[in-house]
Amino acid sequence: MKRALITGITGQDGRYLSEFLTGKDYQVFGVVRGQNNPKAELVLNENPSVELVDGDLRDLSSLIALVEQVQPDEVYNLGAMSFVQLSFTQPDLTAEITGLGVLRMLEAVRIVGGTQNNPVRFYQASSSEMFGKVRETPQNEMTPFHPRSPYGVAKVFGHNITVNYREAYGLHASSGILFNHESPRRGLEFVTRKITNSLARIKLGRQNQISLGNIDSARDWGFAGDYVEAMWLMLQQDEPDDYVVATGETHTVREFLDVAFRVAGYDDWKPYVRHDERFERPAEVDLLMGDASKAHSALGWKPKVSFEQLVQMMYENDLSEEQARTH
Ligand code: NAP
Ligand code: F7E
Repeated sequence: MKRALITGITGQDGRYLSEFLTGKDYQVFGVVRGQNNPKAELVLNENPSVELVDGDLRDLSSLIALVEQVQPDEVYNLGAMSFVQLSFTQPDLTAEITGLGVLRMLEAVRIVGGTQNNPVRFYQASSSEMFGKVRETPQNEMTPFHPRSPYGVAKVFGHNITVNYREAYGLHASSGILFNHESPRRGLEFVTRKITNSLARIKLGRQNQISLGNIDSARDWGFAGDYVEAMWLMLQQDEPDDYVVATGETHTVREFLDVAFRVAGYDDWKPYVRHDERFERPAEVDLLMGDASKAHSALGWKPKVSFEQLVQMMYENDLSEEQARTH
């Protein structure tokens, strides 16, 4: 039985990845930080076979101890302060966790290392936010980085240090440059889930309006459940490498509103949406669209869920969760 260690198991991707790996017969170990983390129970309810272990990306000794204890075949480093807007008001913490946290996890892997015949394989959760003020469209593995937020800057550090550990120490370390991926498990702070959750509440008469910032920005939105397969495929390759993972389609927040409100049975979203500058960012990423042809050809990976299916899945899930709250 292969052993996988996942940081960020309580997040959206960690929850999908743990289920995916359990389905592939892995023993999954999930890193949980802090005392009495309320999300730990959620993870165990969804996947009782996961073993939760304590650790924090700000604490190198905890990570070394974890790798020693778990003896993983594969480490998936998904832990991060991942909310771009918050990174502008907490840049130091973002750099500490999202940036330096990668270095600490790599150090733990390098120091403990696994056996010579069976070295630990490492996955880093890199991000399309690294492209920021994009130099070309669509973006691929060769597109230069120009991050637009402390989060994006920290991810560039995490990405580059992963490449450096691969080149300097021969680690089997791969980076997935993932474009936005969403699901019913997406945090409520992100725009897609904020919209589908608020819309479900509007539909049930529990809320009147949604307050949003810049609705002209465009993102390449895929389904998180599809994207975790790409992470795993990267670690099954003989050689480590970097891959863009994306759908190749881009849609504005306006288009997301169009589809979501149509699915919910409304002709027009404008009466329900108000602009609130508090949700604007000091520097914005205007347009992202990924070229995942390398992942298609080298990994045989393709997304399965379309944009419309994704929006519908999220809205319908939020509607039933909201309805369940009345009972
Ligand atoms: P998420 O839902 O925000 O989850 C983040 C996870 O990181 C949570 O489990 C959180 O744990 C954990 N974490 C935060 N601080 C930590 C620390 N100091 N030590 C250990 N763990 C810590 O993010 P996600 O959407 O699943 O994304 C997973 C990864 O992919 C992140 O690195 C994100 O930056 C990256 N990424 C995401 C996307 C996307 O569209 N979703 C795209 C590209 C890259 P707590 O429960 O304790 O807070
Ligand atoms: O914003 C605009 C906002 O916060 C998307 C993270 O997973 O993907 C995610 O980062 C767009 C931006 O995601 C609101 O200005 C308008 O243009 O949902 P988001 P993000 O910033 O793209 C990348 C790939 C990651 O790596 C990150 O970890 O929507 N927007 N109005 C708004 N955004 C939010 N959150 N809230 C609003 O009210």
